[in-house]
Amino acid sequence: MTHYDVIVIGLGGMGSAAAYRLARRGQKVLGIDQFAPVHNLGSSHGGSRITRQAYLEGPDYVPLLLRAHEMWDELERDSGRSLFTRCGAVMGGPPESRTIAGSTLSAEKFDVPHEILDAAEIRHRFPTITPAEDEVALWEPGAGFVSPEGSVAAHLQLAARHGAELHHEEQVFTWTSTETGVRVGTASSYYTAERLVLCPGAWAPVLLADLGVDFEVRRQVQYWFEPADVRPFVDHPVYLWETAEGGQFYGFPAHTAQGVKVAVHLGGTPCTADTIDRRIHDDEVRAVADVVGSRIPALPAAFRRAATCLYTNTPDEHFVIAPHPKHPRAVVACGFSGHGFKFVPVVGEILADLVVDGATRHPISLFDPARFTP
Ligand code: PYC
Repeated sequence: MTHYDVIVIGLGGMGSAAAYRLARRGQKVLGIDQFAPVHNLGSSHGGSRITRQAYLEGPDYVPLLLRAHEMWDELERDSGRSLFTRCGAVMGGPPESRTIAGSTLSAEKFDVPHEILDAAEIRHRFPTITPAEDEVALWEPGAGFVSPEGSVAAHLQLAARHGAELHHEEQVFTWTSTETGVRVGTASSYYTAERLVLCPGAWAPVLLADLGVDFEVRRQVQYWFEPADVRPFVDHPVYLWETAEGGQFYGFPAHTAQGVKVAVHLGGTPCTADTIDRRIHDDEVRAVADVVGSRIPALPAAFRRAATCLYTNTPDEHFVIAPHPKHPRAVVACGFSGHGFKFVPVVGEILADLVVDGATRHPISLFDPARFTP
């Protein structure tokens, strides 16, 4: 039986990046995923994910985002794929909202290029958007969106090119870690390695039950609408809008011919990864059309399609990236709480650092699962 340096469980956004970074550093890598490559059953699909550096979730994330944007460019060069569209981002809401206060704090602390726009200036620059009179926006010209499917495909392609062995459609049922190594059991075999990387996405409650984190998996829906006139939405920024009424929605330019994508960030329905309701319901389509239409009235003219997606939330919505506290040979990356995809390349780099060097220069103390241990 082949013995590996490292086994990576889960080859979605994070796991595919880890497999590549580890293989590139000379590790003998086995990557395992229960589904076919680039599937739509987890959290790495839907054609687009926002990336931004004026990070409303907290300034601690910004150094990672500065590195991530460099790495998205590098990944485009190395894979020959177009992955990052820099169309700018408009983050809008009441001046005292978390969206405005948080993104302004991060932008100022790290000199992220940005402007604060009042309602008249928002209307002038972005005629599709009709803010409430007392709303403002932070405009970040270097932000945009990345391709989740393109990212997974690029990382898998590069991992294989660097010698990683990648097993798809093979479900992991069990893993164990001892003082001398790790053992992973799948539907078809057992594998051994020196170290283990777990990127289980929404399967974290199953594969990381002893991590000490109370994950909540939620069903979220991505929607595509068609405005009567699509032209104003083609050369358009991404946006993330927090309303005084409590909604927070986001959306993208019309970058494909299949409609314009929008979604609501918060809420969602608790579920498990294996029992999620994949049907789309008329009332949820009406609800998202209402909230998006409140600020972008021309967009939700005709509903085209929708796709379910999974968030894996931690109690504080900060990530978990660390050595497993109970299994020193295992490293985990999970609980991305609906805002992780933009970090994919740098998370791959961090995981490779933790496996190969036992430490990373990147600031990850915020992501220590020990914060949930009383
Ligand atoms: O991370 O920018 C983001 C985001 C917006 C909505 C969901 N995630």
